[in-house]
Amino acid sequence: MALLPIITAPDPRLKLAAEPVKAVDAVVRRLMDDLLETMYDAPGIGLAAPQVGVQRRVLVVDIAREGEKPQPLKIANPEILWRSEELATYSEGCLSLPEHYADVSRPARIRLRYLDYQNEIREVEMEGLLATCVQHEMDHLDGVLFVDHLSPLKRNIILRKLAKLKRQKTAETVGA
Ligand code: GNR
Ligand code: NI
Repeated sequence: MALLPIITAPDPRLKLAAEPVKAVDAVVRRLMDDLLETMYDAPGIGLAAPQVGVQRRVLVVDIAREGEKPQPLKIANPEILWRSEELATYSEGCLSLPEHYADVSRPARIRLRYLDYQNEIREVEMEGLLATCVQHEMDHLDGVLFVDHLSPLKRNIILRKLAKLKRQKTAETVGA
């Protein structure tokens, strides 16, 4: 297992669409394990492969709270088979947009088909924070960030702050 560096915005790699995996083989299982370790370390409740620079349709989630029994889900090639008309709103954060949060509304329930860690096809219904988190991670697979669901004004405030922060960090390491 390994901790992987998490890419933060602005970065063109966060805007790419990821490719499906052919199968969940040893390489993809390793990726799932590394994503989960990196997510727990961050800490976060979800992480998608493009956030660590891997353009594959792979993600992990675990919404169990500290002290609760872990409930890791390792997901490849997810497809939403059904989404509720009813929406749910959560204050979302993203490890690629550190320290920024905003309310996002998404379908409250989804039916998901995916390949699991054993390369078996699974279909499950999800609701609540889990449904929101999986949709947030699936957005990453299509190069979409939660700020893309906000008004351009709110989105640009957050993205400009992150760009400025990155410029300052680069200047520091260059010794300017
Ligand atoms: O850690 C995370 N918390 C979170 C909170 C509400 C909705 C979505 C998320 S996902 C986020 C981790 C992350 O950036 N995943 O891509
Ligand atoms: Ni995210």
